Amino acid sequence: MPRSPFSPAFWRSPLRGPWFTSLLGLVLLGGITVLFVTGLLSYAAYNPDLSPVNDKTPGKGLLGFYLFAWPTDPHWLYRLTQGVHVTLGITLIPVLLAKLWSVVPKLFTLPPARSLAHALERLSLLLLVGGGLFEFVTGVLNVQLDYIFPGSFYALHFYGAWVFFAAFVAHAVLKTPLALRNLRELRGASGPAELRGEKDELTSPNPAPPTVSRRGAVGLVGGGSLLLFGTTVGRSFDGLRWSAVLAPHGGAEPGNGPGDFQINKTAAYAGISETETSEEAWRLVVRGRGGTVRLSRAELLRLPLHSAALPIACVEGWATSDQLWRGARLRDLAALVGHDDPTDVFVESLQRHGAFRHAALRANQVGDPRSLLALFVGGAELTPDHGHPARIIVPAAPGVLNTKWVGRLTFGDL
Ligand SMILES: Nc1nc2c(c(=O)[nH]1)N[C@H]1C(S)=C(S)[C@@H](COP(=O)(O)O)O[C@H]1N2
Ligand SMILES: [Mo]
Repeated sequence: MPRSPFSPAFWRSPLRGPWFTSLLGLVLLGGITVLFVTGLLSYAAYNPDLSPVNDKTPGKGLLGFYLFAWPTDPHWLYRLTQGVHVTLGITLIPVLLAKLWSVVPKLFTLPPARSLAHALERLSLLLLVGGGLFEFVTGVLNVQLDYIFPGSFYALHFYGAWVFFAAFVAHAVLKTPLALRNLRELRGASGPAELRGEKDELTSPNPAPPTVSRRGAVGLVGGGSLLLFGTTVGRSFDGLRWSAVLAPHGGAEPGNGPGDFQINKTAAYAGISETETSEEAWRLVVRGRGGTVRLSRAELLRLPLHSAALPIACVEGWATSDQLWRGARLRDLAALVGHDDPTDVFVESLQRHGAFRHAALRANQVGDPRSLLALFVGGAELTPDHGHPARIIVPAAPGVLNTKWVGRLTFGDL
């Protein structure tokens, strides 16, 4: 048996062949397209196009051409799009790995380039494979390790996506017709390409005896995906969180009293002390073109209070079910400082460090009657970990815009 991977005879798995590769390729064609679209949506949702605080991506002018005002309806919109993005990404990992495994002999094709066209094709495959691995690895690390690249993940994953998707589209245009033909023609028969004596680059010239049938291999990949799906998806639903054993923010249910739902960052983690949030110390500063007002919590409680059932949905893909929040409407607070028409707001937390201590919201978010500066959740006062004395909650928005321990609201441009 040849020792060099550069010899086609080195690769002996009888599973490799056009049928297996085509099937995996078509699954990825659909799946990665959904990942790209939901990823761009997340970018639009997190980038209200009004403040460099939220959008750290340089040169967004070119790649942000499609940006639009992220709506506030339906209120579970981001929970859905980002839940799909992250859960699907994790679910596709076995398919991606199997696909790469199925074409690995091609990596060693000699001569490296037969022609200029062949050289270009191989270069585009480098971008495709490298870009794909980069996107999956950065995404998984971010979800698993909680924002491992502070500040830069967003830009890395976003730029990587464009590079990867450009190579992906080129590859799909070239290969999809072939993949569809392979699946149609090779249906049923086992080891069809060899049986028909067809020559292709994927089928081993001297296959080893099979240890698993082709159907078994597809089952293995699908089973792996199903296992990842089943141990991830629960973290987007209170009551199912226990089932998400492999996922961060899954596993144990936080409990079931008022306020017993998922907490990402605790007050201790954020360095928020009880002295600064006490009734005597804390004042909400509200600024606008009409001036500045300072409100104690008791004064806030005398404003008209409203309720809204809204989830928290993190960019990491986990979410809470709807929680019943109660507090002052953002648009009422805007009116207090001279903004009767809804306008943008810049929200600042008491927190002194960390990327998510401030955020900007857009006028359509401020104007929505369900957008609150929440003082209560689940019928009880906010706990310190849920953002006491006050936190922002906005329908359909990413969790990162739901600032906790709010200290200052600045409406309009100041
Ligand atoms: N002050 C402050 N607010 C914050 C954050 C933070 O780090 N600091 N994290 C945000 C992020 S990324 C999310 S997903 C939600 C999570 O809310 P939770 O910690 O109550 O679960 O809070 C948001 N509000
Ligand atoms: Mo988040």
